[in-house]
Amino acid sequence: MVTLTIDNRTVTVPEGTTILEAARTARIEIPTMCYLKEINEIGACRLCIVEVEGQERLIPSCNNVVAEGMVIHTHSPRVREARRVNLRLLLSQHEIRCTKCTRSGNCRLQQLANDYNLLGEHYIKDLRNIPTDFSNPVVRIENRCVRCMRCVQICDKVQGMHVWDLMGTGSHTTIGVGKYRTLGESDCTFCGQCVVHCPVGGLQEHDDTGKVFDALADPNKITVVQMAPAVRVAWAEYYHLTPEFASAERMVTALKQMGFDYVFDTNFTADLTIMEEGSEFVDRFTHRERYTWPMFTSCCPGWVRFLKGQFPDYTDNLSTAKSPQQMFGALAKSYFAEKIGVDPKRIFVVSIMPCTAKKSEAALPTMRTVSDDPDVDVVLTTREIVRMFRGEQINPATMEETPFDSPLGTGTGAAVIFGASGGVMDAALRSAYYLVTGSNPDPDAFSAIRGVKGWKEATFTIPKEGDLSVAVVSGLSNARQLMTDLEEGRVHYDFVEVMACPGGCAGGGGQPIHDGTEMAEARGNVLWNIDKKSPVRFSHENPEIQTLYREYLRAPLSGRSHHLLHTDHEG
Ligand code: HC1
Ligand code: SF4
Repeated sequence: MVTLTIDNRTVTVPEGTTILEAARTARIEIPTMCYLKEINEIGACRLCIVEVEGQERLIPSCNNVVAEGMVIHTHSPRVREARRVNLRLLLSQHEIRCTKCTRSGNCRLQQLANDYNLLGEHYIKDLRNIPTDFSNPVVRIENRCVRCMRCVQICDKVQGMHVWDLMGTGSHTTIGVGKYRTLGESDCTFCGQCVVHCPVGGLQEHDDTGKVFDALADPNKITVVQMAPAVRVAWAEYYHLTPEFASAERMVTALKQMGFDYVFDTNFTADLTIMEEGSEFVDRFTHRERYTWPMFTSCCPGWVRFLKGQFPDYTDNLSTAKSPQQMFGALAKSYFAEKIGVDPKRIFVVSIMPCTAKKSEAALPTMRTVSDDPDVDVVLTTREIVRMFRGEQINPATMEETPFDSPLGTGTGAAVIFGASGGVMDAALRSAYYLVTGSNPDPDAFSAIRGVKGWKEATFTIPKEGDLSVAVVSGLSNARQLMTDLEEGRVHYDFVEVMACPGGCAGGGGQPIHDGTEMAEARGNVLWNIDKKSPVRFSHENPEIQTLYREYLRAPLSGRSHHLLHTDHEG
């Protein structure tokens, strides 16, 4: 252990601890902007500098470790003035358009400029005239980038994709897409992890709120909106409401107030995915020799794009089931349109997703099943819908709850857990067990694969069928390792769930941003609790799903099910 003095307090910490972390153990807060624990500890922003007695230069606290007897001042006049200079230098390269920036009010640079009372003029430097590429779900705005390197490090160390890179030299150093490609040409999966880790407005989702406002105002459009599982546990964070109070049903009220004609639940089609994917798995499992193994889940478009781009020989291992988002779009424009007797062209389907990659999934040419229009017209992230609520002066704290509309509005506990890592596998196993044995397992029988660990594995015994070896992986670095181990024969599984974002959609790239704090675990726990309290915890017991099969699809994997709900993953 090492003992030192920080701001006149004696602190004892293990050897090798950084000054920043040592200060935090004593509840002394040192400002940071580029820092991400164990991911980005490079002292790039120079805002965490501190004064060490006996040393002439101020040093960054995030990448210097403690030494016995050190005496440190974190807020001395010298430190304060140096931070103010460094902030002014950062601002001199930053397009200061706070009133027009999606991160206004949730921007680390704005907050620190306020904290440090930078009232006067800042240094002026001509900003570079680099056009913004708006053609992808993830948008980078050069003149808002503060070169903190967080996006580069997240993409390298957590996602293993190496899309972002340092470009240029000297004062022209900036961040760009490596190998001189555009983002669209690159290997980017559009998972959005760079966006949720950007401290400012340098990276954001493609804003599609205008298209939705236009559709809501168009009297010829019937607006139908679906809400993803993980959105319900994050949407009200902006309002500082607990997830228990800010329920999905309260969000239904807000969406109705905004003018949506029908508010439905992606949980409904998550249950449907289980029926289709579970049946597909049972079919593969009982005719093992016809297929290559393992079978992969297919509901995460970040993962699907990763697999098709990086390990294309394994594309046939993906379940052919479309994601719940896309099943919903296809059914809204067929089954639901027929039910209410309107031309599908009049139905405008909006998805609210915790995800930026869902925007590219909805745009795939293969996702136009019902007409030449996309089955899902617009995908909004959780952040975008909150911006729309704010624009409409909607305050969920004053709202009552409203039930989802029918017939695409009922979901089970097995559906809501799709939003947490392990949830798709858990839900699929509950129904696969039933499909094989004719009786339900304990709904908590598969709990060994829950939680945010990046790679989980378990073996379960299904009576009559034998042992089933499964894995649950989240984060693309883990996915790459999984694929390499599978290729080289180091691991063998029957069924694998992969989600691109660490912890699954709860920590998705479209979720509200809490600078430097990972939220996947806390949000995931709320989803698991909703499941526990649900009156129905098996997808095959969803009464609206049973009606859908009876009235329209006939059976899982039927001809109509195949046409509307499955894809060959081409395109
Ligand atoms: Fe997801 Fe899914 S769980 S992919 O993370 O299968 O986005 O929440 O909607 O489609 O249901 C996302 C979440 C979501 C789909 C479902
Ligand atoms: Fe999107 Fe969820 Fe996949 Fe992340 S894990 S890319 S949020 S679907």
